[in-house]
Amino acid sequence: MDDIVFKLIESEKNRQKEGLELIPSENYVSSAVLSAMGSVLTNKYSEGYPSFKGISPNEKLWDEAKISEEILPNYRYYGGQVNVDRIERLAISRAMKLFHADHANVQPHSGANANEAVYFAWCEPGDKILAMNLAHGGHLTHGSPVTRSAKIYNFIAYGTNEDGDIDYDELERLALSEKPKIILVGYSAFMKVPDFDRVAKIGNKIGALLMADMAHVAGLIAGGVHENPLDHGFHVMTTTTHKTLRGPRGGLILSRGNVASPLKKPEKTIENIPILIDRAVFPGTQGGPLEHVIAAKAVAFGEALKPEFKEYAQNIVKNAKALASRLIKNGFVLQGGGTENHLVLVNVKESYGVSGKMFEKALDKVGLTLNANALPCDGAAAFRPSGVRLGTPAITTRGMGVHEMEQIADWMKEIAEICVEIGDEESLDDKKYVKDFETVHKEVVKLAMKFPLPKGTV
Ligand code: DSN
Repeated sequence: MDDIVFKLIESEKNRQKEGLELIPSENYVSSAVLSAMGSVLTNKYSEGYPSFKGISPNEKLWDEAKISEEILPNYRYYGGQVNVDRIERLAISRAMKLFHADHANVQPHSGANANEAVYFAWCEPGDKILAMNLAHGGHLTHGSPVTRSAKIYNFIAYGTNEDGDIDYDELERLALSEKPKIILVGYSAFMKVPDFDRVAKIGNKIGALLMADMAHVAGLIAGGVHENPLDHGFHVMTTTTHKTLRGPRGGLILSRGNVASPLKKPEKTIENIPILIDRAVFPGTQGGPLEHVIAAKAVAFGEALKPEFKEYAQNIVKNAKALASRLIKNGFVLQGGGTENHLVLVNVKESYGVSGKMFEKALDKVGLTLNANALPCDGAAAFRPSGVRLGTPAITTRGMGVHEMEQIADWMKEIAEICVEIGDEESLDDKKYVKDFETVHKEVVKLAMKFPLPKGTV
């Protein structure tokens, strides 16, 4: 054993046990997901793909017993794929079933890689991509100038309106005038369910590829409490697998279209999107897949296909709504006035005159973990964001309900009031306030210990 590293892992276990994880993009995996990730599959190289026989759009056999037994010729560059092939085929078929897709690529190492592969599959350098403004809730990989993609492609941004919803009129105007190759709907701080039909109609007028980055809400889609863009005319959906979907840290691309051999160079047509994407992931943008993570994805998709996951997804949204309404009652101003999904964006500056960063740091002291977040009013380069972003996926996994959401919102009010008294971020560590923070911290730990992390994980 490596004492130093494992001591730190133990310490992280305690932090997770004793604190409440309110970052809306984090979750707690099951022990089965954890075991698959920590398995000998990490020893294996498997560039390429397994056979798609039995899991192609026309067949849709979903026969897991057959998939786990059948050994088929593959498109790999190394030998010894007998087990890896069957594991990856299981992951692919479960993902397709979960999201009503014609094809799934389970190899992206992250959501950023998944997005990059789709751009690479469909666009040439300089092509236009229409995506949501980062300051309005979009994501770095949707065209932030600091990313590689933004140096290769020409991103154009649409924003949100005063109600916190997508400004669909602006989106349509930009789509018709700029004629982007891709229209991208996706976000990391947005509380509404997008009108996918409306965007699909706009995209179809100009023949754009319709892409949805559903990293935040994939678990809600899988659980049936959020619209699925693939059911509304979208061609591609990317996601991470570790947020509401509660799997290992990684990426996933789902698509509609035809699945052919990845060996043949396909024409760039919407029908060929699955295979264009496969080629864009490997060899286009990635090397060897992480088969231990793919096995853990298969386990997580299997868990998400179970009826209890539907209940989990319903509870995430129910809890987020309860949290939002108690926060409003406690004097907090919420972006968009509330939430339709798992996350809440609080304008702390407008509510209590406190910066998002100061509030984040103060809450950290009592074991409530969330993140400072820019709001549309902060503009693009927000080093002192006015808001914080929080959500309910992780605490719902622990079994918490409406009562606990109200308690958390009450603690947030208490901490906001302490911050008002303290005045500035630099004085947060002032000895005068240690006791105030300690009192709340003890209560947080007491509640956290009543709701353990998934069995066998800590
Ligand atoms: N970093 C993720 C989030 O927190 O939303 C998105 O990639």
